[in-house]
This record gives sequence, structure tokens and C-alpha cells, in this order.
Amino acid sequence: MEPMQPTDRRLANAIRALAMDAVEAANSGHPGMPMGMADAATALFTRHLKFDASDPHWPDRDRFILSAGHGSMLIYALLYLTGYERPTLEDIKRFRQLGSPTAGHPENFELPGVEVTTGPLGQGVAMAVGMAIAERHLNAVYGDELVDHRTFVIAGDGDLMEGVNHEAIGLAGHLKLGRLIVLWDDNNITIDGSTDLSRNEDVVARHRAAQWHTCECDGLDADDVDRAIQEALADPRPSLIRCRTIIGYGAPNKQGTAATHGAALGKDEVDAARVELGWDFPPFEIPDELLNAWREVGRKGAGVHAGWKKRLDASGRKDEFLARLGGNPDESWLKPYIDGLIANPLTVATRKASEMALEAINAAISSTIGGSADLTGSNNTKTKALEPLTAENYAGRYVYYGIREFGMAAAMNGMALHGGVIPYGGTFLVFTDYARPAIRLSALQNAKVIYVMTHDSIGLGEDGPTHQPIEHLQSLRAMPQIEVYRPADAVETAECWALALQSEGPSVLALTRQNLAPVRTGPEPENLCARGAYRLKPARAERKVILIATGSEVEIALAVSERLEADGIGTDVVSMPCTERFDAQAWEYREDILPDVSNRQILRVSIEAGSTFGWERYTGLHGLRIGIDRFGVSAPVKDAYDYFGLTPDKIAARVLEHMKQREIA
Ligand SMILES: Cc1ncc(C[n+]2csc(CCOP(=O)(O)OP(=O)(O)O)c2C)c(N)n1
Ligand SMILES: [Mg+2]
Repeated sequence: MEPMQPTDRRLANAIRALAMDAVEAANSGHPGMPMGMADAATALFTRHLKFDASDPHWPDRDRFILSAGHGSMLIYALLYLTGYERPTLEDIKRFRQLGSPTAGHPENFELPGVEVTTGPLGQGVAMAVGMAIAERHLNAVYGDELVDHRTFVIAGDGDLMEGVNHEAIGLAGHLKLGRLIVLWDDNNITIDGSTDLSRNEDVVARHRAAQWHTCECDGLDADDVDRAIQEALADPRPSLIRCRTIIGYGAPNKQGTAATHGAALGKDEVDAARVELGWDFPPFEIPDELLNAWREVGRKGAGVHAGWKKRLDASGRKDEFLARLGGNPDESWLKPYIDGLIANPLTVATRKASEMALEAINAAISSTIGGSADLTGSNNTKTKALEPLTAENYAGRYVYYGIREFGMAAAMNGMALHGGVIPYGGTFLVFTDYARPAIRLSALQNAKVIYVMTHDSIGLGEDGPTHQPIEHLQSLRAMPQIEVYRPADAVETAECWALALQSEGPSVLALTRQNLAPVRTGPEPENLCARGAYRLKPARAERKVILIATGSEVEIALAVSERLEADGIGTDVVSMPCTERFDAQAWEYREDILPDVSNRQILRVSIEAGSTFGWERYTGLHGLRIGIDRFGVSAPVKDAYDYFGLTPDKIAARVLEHMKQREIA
């Protein structure tokens, strides 16, 4: 047989074959997208993408993001063909099976080379914006010698239809992120059928309106895609390349239809596609000539990588650069800062306490990048020395995200996963709802993002129920792999900030608008918030009651305990800034703080100005849960607290009544 010349089309057909074979074997998955974009991906990977398959973590690699995550076989095929350690061919044969890294959608925690987890449409593009921000920022700090890469995205119709796309491209256009290039798989098909069913907007014009550069190409012709990419590279604006494609290209009877989107093609159609594509090889077999050519592509970046390493060695900044990418920020700011607070206790809102902690943090840790979704003065996220990060000054460390909560959160995920920066950003706690899909991806992806969520209860007062969070704390706590902190005063706020900075994953800081009296007034040998909950005040009389409170209600719990102690009822006050951390403690510690005895012996009472849903976990079914199980009210803070019975007198009366009813001695 004649040797097979590795033409672009044949290289692309290797992707097509792997995609249809893997989906066929799993009888599950999405062959259409990889088959339609195989030529464009080939042009990108063989001619433009800067990477070294032997080191997926090379910091100056270009970032490639498959925003259309359902087309996961596209990236799995590319990683395999170019010679990444994983996925192996065996992994591809086990596409979508338990324990295989070739999960249904690409997951950053499964495979190096998968930069971000995609699948929730729209978020890949939005995370890419964050990656491009991080790149420009680090370039401004370290120069072209060390940081000089691009962010390429493949996005589908769905990615560009989702609302978050509007936020993401607005931010990217404004920040002139010219190193961001999105290849749009313009195949006119989504799950329901033709895009004509649901869209008649001019997608290209929308990007132009957002100050993007746009161009078009035949997405099935690698040379034409190459030409378009070159045009995009030359333009200083972020670029949208409209790649006209055919979904499922190569499957002769099904291509161009939604039938190829999300189901195996079936044996007959796969056989027919092999004929159509001239692909005369058994399933999962890539002829040596093509595999070798692809492997060569995977090695092409090795020289550039080696040159980069030399520059890093010669830079005089190697240790600093690598330490910064490694994470683990300096903690030296914490102790002197807390010593100062103990020496000089302050009655401040925890949002203000957060700003004060941030003054110390931002001075000590140069990798933080702050921001807010247009609530800078309310979230107290901008410290004095931080300059805005703008198109004219990427060295700045404060991003004005605009009123784009979802876009901000997704961008922060991209920044965190890019590495070298620790993003934190603020809005009102109630608007975590607007950011929630990205917060969920922070958690799933283990992205170190710190959410500074202020105005954390009815304590925000007059703005009323639209702005007063109720179910938010508990719903965020219900989310796996994210820590929710609700500190009670300035000292706890600093401790929680330290924990969030130490954490490998995301954190939410829920902070008050209203002032809080200090509850932590003495020095402690350790970070008390680290255990999630601790005994702030032990009972003086024989212990009959344990009050468990968070944030602004800790101060109230202390006052309740004084009233109960005055009646001879010994009362512990437990501050619980982070339920997740408490749950992770050893049994002995949890038993010490919240002994597992009948509520008739010791009554456990939770106090939090939010939903009581779930507090049974700590009070037991027969404990008492004090909170708010309806929407809030527009009123001054004092009146709102009184209206909902969250005052020391009203709570003490409820505790006494409960004890009487339950015949607690
Ligand atoms: C936020 C979100 N909503 C819905 C889905 C389910 N979904 C997966 S792919 C898809 C259609 C996407 O169409 P397009 O981007 O054009 O992909 P193509 O069919 O062209 O591969 C939908 C609705 C999803 N993954 N994410
Ligand atoms: Mg489509």
C-alpha cells in the first residue's frame, strides 16, 4: 500500500474517526461537533497553538478552551494524537466510562491539557476572558520574555447564545484583550434543529458592537482557517472567527442535521462515513504516518519551551515567578494585623473589616487581583494602593467588571485556573444568584476564587426584600467543594480571609453592611475560625443551652446568653463562621462543641438572619432554630431585626418558652 501523506484533511479525519468510534463504543456522546470542527482544530493545533505535549503545565503555553464542551472528543482526540501522556488510546476506548479521564465533558481536574471544565454553555468563552486578563496582567509584571501567550477558544452556537456571552464579550472588548481568539463553529444547528428556530440576531455584528474584530472562513478548509487566524492575530482587538461548518461532516446521510449532535451515528452510518472520508482503518486505529505527523506537532513547541526555560533561568526572577504560580501566598500579614485589632478593638461592618484586612493582604501578596461588579464602594473591595487594571494599564490589580456578576465570576475562574493570580471579586450576597453557575464551576473545578459578598442579610436594611438574602447562605453551603465564611467581627474577618487565601479551592465571604461590635477581644494562639466553629463564651452556670450563631448574630447571641445566665441558665455561645470546616473536624472536637445529648438536657439553638432550612443539622430536630423563613422587609436595620424577632430580648424569651414547653429543667 502507498504510504499515506499526512495532509491536513487526513490529520483532521483522524479526529473525526476517533470521535465517531469513541461515541459509538460508549453509545453516548456528541460526534457532530468534533467532526464539523476537525479541520479548523487541525489548522489551529498544527499551525498556531504554542504548546509542548510533554509539559502540559508550561506556564507560557497558549491556552486552548473547548467552550462547546459537549464536543469533548475533539479535545481528547487532539491530546491523544499530539502525544500528551493522557488520554491514552485505552482511555479513549473507555470514553464516558466510570473512572476514565475521558469524561462526558472535559474536566480540568481529570486531564492536564484540559484548561477548564466546560459543558455549561457560554462559560468557556467567559473563562477564556479571565485567562486573557491574567495573561496580560502577568505580561505587564514579567514582560514578554516570560509571559507571551494567547487564548484560543472553540465555541458553538450555544456558547454565543447564552446570556453570559454578552457580559464576557463586553468585558473583553472593553479591556482590548487582543490575544483572545474565538473560533465560532457556525453550523446553523443546535439540539432542537436549525438555529432558525430560535435565532435571527447578527452574531458577528453583536461582536463588532462590543469592539471585537471579526472575520470569516470556510471552517472545513484548514488553509482558509489558517488565513483567518492570521488575520485575527494581526488585529489588536479580541477576535471572533466565524467558521462556516457542517455538523457531523463526513457522515453522508446525517451530516448537517441535529441527528449528529448528541447521539452515536450507528454502525451503518459510521461505515458509510469511513467510505465518504476515505478512512480505510478499523475502529481506534490511526495509521503510523498520521500518528507520527500528529506526534511531531506535539513536539514542535519543545524548542520554544526550552528557549523560555533559558530566559526564565536568566531572568533573576525565577524563584519568585515559580512561587507565584505555585500559589501558597505569604501569611506574614495576619498576626501583626490581628494584634493591632486586639490592641485597638473596632466596631465596624465586616465589609469594612474585610477592606482593612485587604489593605494588609494586598500589600503582602502581589498576586491578588480585586474587583467588583459595580459595587466597589459597597463591597469595599478596592484598597488604596490598587490601581485599576485597564487596557492602558494591565499591571493594575483592580478590575471594574461592570454590572456583570456572572461574567465576573466566570472570568475569575479563568484567572484562577490560568495561575499566577488570586482573583477576588464582590457583589451583594443576594446576587450570588446571578453568578451562581460560575460559582458552581469554581467549586467543581477547584478554582481558587474568593467571593466577597456583602450585604449578607436583612441587616442591609432599607433596600428591602429584593436585596436581602434569605436562602443564599444555606444554598451556598449546600454546594460541594466551596467554603462559605460568615465572620462575626473584624478579627474573624481577618481569620476567614487567611483561610480563604490558604485554601486550594473557592471561598465565599458573607459580610455585613451594618456595624458589629467586636466579639473577639483577646489574643489567641491559633486561627479559631480554622475549625469552622468554636466556643466563644462558655457557660458560667450549669450548661443548659448552647447558642450557635454566625456573623452578625454572634453579637446578639452573646447578649441572649447574658439574659439567660441572669436567670441561672448556663449558656455556651458557639460562633460558627464556616459550617463546612466544622463538619470536617474530628468527632471529638465536634462532640466537645456540640455534645450529642438530648435537647432536654442541653438545648441547642441556632441563630442566623436567614433561612432556618438545614440548621437541624446542628440543633437536632428538637432544638430551636431562629432565623427568617420568608422574604425580608424594607426598613431600617434595627426595625427589621426587631420585626423578625432577632433581638436579645425576643430570642431569650423564645428560648425560655421552648424550655418550658419541652420541660427542660
Ligand atoms: C447552559 C447549558 N444549557 C443547555 C445545555 C445542553 N446543551 C448541550 S449542547 C446544546 C446545544 C448546543 O448547540 P451548539 O452550540 O450549536 O452545538 P452543536 O449542536 O452545533 O454541536 C445544549 C442545549 C448545556 N450544555 N449548557
Ligand atoms: Mg451549532
